[in-house]
Amino acid sequence: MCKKCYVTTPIYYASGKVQIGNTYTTVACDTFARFNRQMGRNTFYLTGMDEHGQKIEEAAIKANMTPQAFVDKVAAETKELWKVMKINYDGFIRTTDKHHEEIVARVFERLLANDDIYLGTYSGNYCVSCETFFTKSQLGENDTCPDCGKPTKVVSEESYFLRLKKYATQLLTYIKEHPNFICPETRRNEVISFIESGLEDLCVSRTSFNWGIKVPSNPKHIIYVWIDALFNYLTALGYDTKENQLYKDFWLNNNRIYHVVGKDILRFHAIYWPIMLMALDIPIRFKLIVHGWILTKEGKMSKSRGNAVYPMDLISRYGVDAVRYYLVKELPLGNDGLFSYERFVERYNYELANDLGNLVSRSISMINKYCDGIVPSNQLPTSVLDESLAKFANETITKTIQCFEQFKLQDGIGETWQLIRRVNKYIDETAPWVLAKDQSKKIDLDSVMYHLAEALRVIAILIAPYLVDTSNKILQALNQTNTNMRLDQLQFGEKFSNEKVFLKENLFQRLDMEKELEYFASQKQNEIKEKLESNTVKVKIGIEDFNKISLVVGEIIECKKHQNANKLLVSKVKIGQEIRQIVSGIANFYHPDELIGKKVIVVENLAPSKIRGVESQGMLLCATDQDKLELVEVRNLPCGSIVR
Ligand code: ME8
Repeated sequence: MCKKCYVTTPIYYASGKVQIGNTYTTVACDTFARFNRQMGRNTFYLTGMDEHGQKIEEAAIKANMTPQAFVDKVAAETKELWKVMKINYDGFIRTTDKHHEEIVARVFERLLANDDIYLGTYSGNYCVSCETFFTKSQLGENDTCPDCGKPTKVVSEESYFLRLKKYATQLLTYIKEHPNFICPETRRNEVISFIESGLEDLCVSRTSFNWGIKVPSNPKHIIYVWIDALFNYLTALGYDTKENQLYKDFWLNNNRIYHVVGKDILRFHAIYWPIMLMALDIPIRFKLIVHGWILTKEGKMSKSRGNAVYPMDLISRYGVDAVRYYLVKELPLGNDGLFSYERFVERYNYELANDLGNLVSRSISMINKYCDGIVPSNQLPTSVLDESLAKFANETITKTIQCFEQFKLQDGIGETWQLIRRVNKYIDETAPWVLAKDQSKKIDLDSVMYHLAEALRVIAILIAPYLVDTSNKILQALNQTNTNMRLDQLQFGEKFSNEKVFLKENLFQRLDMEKELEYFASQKQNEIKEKLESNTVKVKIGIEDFNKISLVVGEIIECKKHQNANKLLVSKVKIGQEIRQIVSGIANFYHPDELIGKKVIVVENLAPSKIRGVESQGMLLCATDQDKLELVEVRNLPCGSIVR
């Protein structure tokens, strides 16, 4: 069997913009695919879009577009993002691709003919105004709709079902006999106990919307979006068509198939997918790698919570490599990770600018200074320090490969960083600037310069799967553009050409934390402002909504600048007998002293929140026009008066 590898991401819902959380899977898989190519494996990396279903139909209606036009737009934007992010995929499947739709419809009929799918009746609580079924656990008090609060009624609907119960024992045996099928082990155990608690047959068709693949023999039924979506892993390879060479190569004759998924979609991949494969007599050849979530301080990132971070906002300021690096470095296999701007800037400064960037610029400038830019020979006599560095580098290659093979990307990067730090230490230990003062030490100095250049070459090849541009820049600086990038053949000790080394610019400029945080705070403000402006135009609210806001007159009795943010003021505001602390973004318009004694309007029942580390217990109302701002003031009424 020739060395091969098939890596897949989940296909993303084409319901909107891809945020940094979904980006993680794509970057991690791209890193893994690049690593496998470096190991000499013929690698097929698949990603794509999940474009059917009610959710997408609704998003299209909201955008005033047809579903097809809508998903075309989202798919084009997503492809553009992947191009910018240097995602080197081999296949981009869309569930609206004709060949995918045809295969899924055929497979559904086959499962039906074999009685693995049957027609039955789905019974559940239905909300007429929302046109949705809800499970018992989703319902509100007295079986009301969790979305609109209206009463639901028990409705029965004709539906197709996939026989899960029939395959439960076979699946359990498979999981137990293949301890590496689901990784990490905690997720494997979760799946085992879920199956052991009893599987119910799965409802696999819907009749309440239109946007999806129709069941050919009964076209009022639309195939459930998950059945449709899971088959992408095979339809992309030409399964069940005449052009099925990829299927033969990358599924049937390949023992490195990796489905990488987030923990929220574990059951679909660990239960429904293998059961469908069993029912169709397709060998289960894949390994499931389950990762955690990228969280923000407020919890899981989501558009509706307003805490979503979009990759382009970071890329346009810091470049692709910094974002790729943050993502793959952040999630340990199986656990959650955190996204915060502080952490992003910290990591950028310490790991990219200090450790790596500095090492490269120091080394290149010393080779220029002490060796006229030419890397010395690899045949010079070596010192104990030189030898220990070479040994460390070779060990790092082995350890990094071992981690990456198991998808422990974070650990693999950690190993490589040990080498980067070791080389920085080597410079301090060998002190080339001291050797340079003594002509009799010229050979020692040359040997140090060779070892530095060679260590940089090794590092550049080790980081190539994730720091794609940076790796190229380092190799270019060393004039190693035609280098062999194979990781399985990488060893310390290569000979260099006689061309001069040259670094155009520093790889990463150190960032000023304060400035960066202020930049993001102002971006956030603009976003909120834009959202408010668009809401003001579009959304009409009833008086009952307006009455929810409690507005009162308050008097500012103290005011000072926020210690961590130039644009913010922290005021003490008296409302009746109570004194509140309120943080406002008005420092560009008012000096703290001129606010004392002003009677202003306070949103009194706003939930308290921390703004750059300081608690704010309300909000001061302001009027704004382009770049002007004024606090809304009251002259004659006492503080505590109600505003309505
Ligand atoms: O689930 N952190 O699509 P999707 C880490 N269409 N990963 C995250 C994340 C976060 N904050 N948010 C989302 C679907 N993801 C289906 C897949 S496959 C046959 C069908 C991950 O766009 C999530 O866990 O909602 C999932 O693996 C992927 O992004 C796609 O999510």
